[in-house]
Amino acid sequence: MKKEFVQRAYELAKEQYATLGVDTDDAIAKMKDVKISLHCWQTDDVGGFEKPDSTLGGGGIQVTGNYPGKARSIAEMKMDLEKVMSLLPGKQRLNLHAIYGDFEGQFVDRDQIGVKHFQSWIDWAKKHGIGLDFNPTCFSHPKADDGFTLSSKDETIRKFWVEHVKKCRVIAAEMGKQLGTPCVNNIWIPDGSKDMPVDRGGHRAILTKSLDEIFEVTYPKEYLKDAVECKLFGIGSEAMVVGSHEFYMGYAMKNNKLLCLDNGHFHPTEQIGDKISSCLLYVDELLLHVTRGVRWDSDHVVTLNDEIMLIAQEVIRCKAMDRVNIGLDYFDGSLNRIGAYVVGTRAAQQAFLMALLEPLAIIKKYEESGKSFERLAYLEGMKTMLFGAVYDKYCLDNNVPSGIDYIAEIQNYEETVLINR
Ligand code: RNT
Ligand code: ZN
Repeated sequence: MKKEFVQRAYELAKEQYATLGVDTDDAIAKMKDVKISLHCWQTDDVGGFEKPDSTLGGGGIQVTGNYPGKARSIAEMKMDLEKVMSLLPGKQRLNLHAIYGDFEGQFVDRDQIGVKHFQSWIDWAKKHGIGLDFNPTCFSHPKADDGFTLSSKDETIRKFWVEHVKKCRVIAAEMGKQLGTPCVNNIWIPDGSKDMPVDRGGHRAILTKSLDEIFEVTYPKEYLKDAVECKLFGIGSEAMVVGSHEFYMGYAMKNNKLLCLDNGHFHPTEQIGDKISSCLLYVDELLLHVTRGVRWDSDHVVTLNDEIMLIAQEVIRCKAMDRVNIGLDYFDGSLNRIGAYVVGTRAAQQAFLMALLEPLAIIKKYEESGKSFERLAYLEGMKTMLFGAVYDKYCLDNNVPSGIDYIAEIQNYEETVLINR
């Protein structure tokens, strides 16, 4: 798209929003606070680098699709991430899983991992001026095969996973320390049961005990922020997930941990956008896993849909940008993975920019005076404003392709790089 065209369209958009008292320049400037953590696992279908050809195994999550070009090494993954970041306006963060360490061809079991396996990632992040986030990997491992990890009744298994998560916190805190920006370490475990268990309470009590042990060591919060992620059900854990919403909401509130809300982890009619203002009254910070649920699956590429828009609106309306950490969480192997990354991240950014462009004061006034039609008309009207021109200007200001011009760049990357893998 020609620069002049983006510029001209933006001038019109700016004028249009100004009639509602909305300052588009200001909204674009505020986008610097919207730092989205890129989930490294979209580049390789949650495989990791523990051994050659590692693939996702178990854990109630699944990747489908066999599109060529999956990243097979840290070098390839870094290259992919650099490509992705070159097509996104603003600064991002990178979200790593414990299986993505630099193990140098050695087998390193999960309870043995340490900072040295992630130092090259820290150096890479430093070079790019970005922060890192982290996740213990409590799946794709023989000790997770029976479906229980931190809530296992087998003490050897439970202790193994407690040790893994403790090691992850050491690594995450070091990442935060070296990079000068706190690392969010998010605990998600697959534990659950396919059919009706009779001792839900037993497993949940064990999970509490494990978490208490894990959090015994404290770290400065400038280095590390601990998050816990709930789920309603997974593949093979349909009847019960130990770490349910109530479980983690209670735990996070009691112990002031970050509560992670993944919008693919609830009943399809539940909106996590509606939960944000409540949770923020009781925990200091939230972590969002932004995704797109489709029927029973929670991990499709994010698009700019109502659900994502409500999430962003609620964060902005609550003036909570500094208390909400945003991560993406989807994995689709059926299309160009770099493309999936860029489409999804841009959609999430767009939701936030759109929310920043809302004439909140006007709409609130209508709401407070019982004028529901006017409120609805405004909310609908905002959807067809010249929003695209504002996002394009944000891209232009950041020297990345506007509109859908990134398609050609990704096609080129596919033809020159991905196809040779
Ligand atoms: C799984 C959770 C979790 C994972 C990642 C890979 O249902 O959403 O966040 O997707 O850890
Ligand atoms: Zn998630």
